[in-house]
Amino acid sequence: MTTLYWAPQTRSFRTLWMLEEIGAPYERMRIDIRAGAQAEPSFRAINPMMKVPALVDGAAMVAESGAIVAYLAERHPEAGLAPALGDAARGRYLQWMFFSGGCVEPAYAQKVTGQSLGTSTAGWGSFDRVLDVLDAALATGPWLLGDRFTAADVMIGSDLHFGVELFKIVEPRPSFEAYIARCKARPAFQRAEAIDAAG
Ligand SMILES: N[C@@H](CCC(=O)N[C@@H](CS)C(=O)NCC(=O)O)C(=O)O
Repeated sequence: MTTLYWAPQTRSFRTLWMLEEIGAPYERMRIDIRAGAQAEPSFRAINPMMKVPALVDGAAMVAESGAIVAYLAERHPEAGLAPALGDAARGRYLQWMFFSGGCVEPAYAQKVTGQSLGTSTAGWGSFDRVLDVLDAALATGPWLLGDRFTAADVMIGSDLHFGVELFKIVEPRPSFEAYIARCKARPAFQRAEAIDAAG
């Protein structure tokens, strides 16, 4: 059995979206993070960081939303959400998978906190550079790897949905708005949104 430990209106969303893209059975276990349930020993055994999301899949335990999305793409090759090992497309695929946690998230944090950091020191360069790079990558589309929707779009699509629409950290740009609209048009995104809204 596959169990997603999650909470609504959190980074759990991208893992819900990914699970809905795959379409295999899973169950959800809601962790009431507002009541401190993430600190209970039973959950800490799954994610010692005391954060959602986390996934238990048989004997496998995975925390970190990006790792969960990557794990699920590989666990379900039949869903076709990751280029196969040895496929040259895997280069850019992995780049965007890691770009989310390594560049987009810290760039958002820098913007929100107003911290100044040199572009050589910051692994993400700067907030503006991260957005310019995404803008260029999304100029052609429809997806990051061209015609093929992959788990990397779940990562970057959820980042942009979060940054542009939900938290307004990012100024809208035509490429971002068109990409977010394409993501939101996906039935799996809509199912995940409905689950998230229902709590
Ligand atoms: N790097 C983690 C971040 C997870 C995270 O920060 N989760 C938040 C919700 S978005 C959380 O569980 N907060 C509860 C807490 O920190 O007590 C990931 O991508 O999964």
